Amino acid sequence: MMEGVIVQGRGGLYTVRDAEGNEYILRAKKKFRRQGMSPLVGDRIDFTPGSISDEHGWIEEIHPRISQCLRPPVANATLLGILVSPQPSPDWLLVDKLLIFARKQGLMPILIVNKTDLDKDDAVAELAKAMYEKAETEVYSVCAAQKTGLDEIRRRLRNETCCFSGQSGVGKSTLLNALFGLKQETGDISQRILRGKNTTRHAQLFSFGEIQVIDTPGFSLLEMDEVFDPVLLRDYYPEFQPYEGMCRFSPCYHGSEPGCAVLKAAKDGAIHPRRIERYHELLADCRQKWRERYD
Ligand SMILES: Nc1nc2c(ncn2[C@@H]2O[C@H](COP(=O)(O)OP(=O)(O)OP(=O)(O)O)[C@@H](O)[C@H]2O)c(=O)[nH]1
Ligand SMILES: [Mg+2]
Ligand SMILES: [Zn+2]
Repeated sequence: MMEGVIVQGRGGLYTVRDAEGNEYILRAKKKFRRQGMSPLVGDRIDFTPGSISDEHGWIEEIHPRISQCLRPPVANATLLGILVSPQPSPDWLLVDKLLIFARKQGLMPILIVNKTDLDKDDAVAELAKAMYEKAETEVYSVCAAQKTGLDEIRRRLRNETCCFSGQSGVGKSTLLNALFGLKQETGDISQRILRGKNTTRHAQLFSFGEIQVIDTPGFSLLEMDEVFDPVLLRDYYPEFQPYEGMCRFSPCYHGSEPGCAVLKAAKDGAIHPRRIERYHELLADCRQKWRERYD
C-alpha cells in the first residue's frame, strides 16, 4: 500500500501524487460511496497503484480530514484565500458568506485584493481594509499582472494549504501563475458583462516546497443552504465580540432589538455600516430558512 495526496479529480478518476512527486491515476473503491464519502482534492489517501496493464489503481483509505470544504470541494485546506478585484467588481455579500463558511469549517480566511492596477484611488483595497480589519481578517493587495505584492503572499502561505476562492475572473489562476511560475489557463473578462467565464473547471492542488495551493473554479452564487440557528450567525463576526453580553436582551440577535450594544457600536462607527447591513440581510435569510426547516 502506498500513500499520496489527491491533486485532481474528474469524472471519477483521481490524480494522486506521492511524496517523491510521482503521479498515479486511481478510482475510488465502491465502499466510499456506500459510506456516503467522496474523495476530495487535498485528501491524503492510501492506495494500490495500477499494474502496467491496468489503466488505474485504487484508493483504499481516506485519512481523517483536518478540514473539509464543500464549496469549493476540497479537503485539508488550512487557509481560504478569498480573492476580489475591481473588475469584476466585488460581491461583498459573497465575501461575507465565504468568511462564515471558512470559520465554520475551521479554515482561516484571508482576503486578497487583486488587480491593484485597475483599482482607481485604491478604492477597493481601502474599502476592504475598512470593512474587514476589525473582522480579524488580514487584507492583502496584489497585482498578479505586474507581479507586485507577491512576496507578502508567499510568506503568508508558507506551511499552509491555501485554497483560492472567489468569483470567476478575479484572477485566481493568474495569481497562482505569478506566484509560482506556472502556466495555468486563464481567461479574459467578457467586456460586455464584465465577468469571468469560468476558465478553471476543476479544483487542482499544487505544491511548492512548504506551500500548497489549490486553484478552484470561480462562482458567483453561494447559497447559505446549510440551515443553522440564526442566533449562531453573530458568532462568525469577530467585530461583534467586544460587545457580547452588553445588549439589553439575551440572547440578542443584533437585529433591531432596543438597547443593542452592537447596533449602537455600528451607529457610532466602531463597526463598519456595510458589514452590519449585510449581516442583517444574512440574518433575515437565516431566520427564514430556520422557520421553514421542517416544511
Ligand atoms: N489588469 C489586470 N488583469 C488581471 C490581473 N490578474 C488577472 N487579470 C486578468 O483577469 C482575467 C481573469 O483571470 P483568471 O486568472 O482566469 O481568473 P480566475 O479567477 O482564475 O477565473 P476562473 O478560473 O474563471 O474562476 C484574465 O484576463 C487575466 O489576465 C491583474 O492583476 N491586473
Ligand atoms: Mg481560474
Ligand atoms: Zn445586540
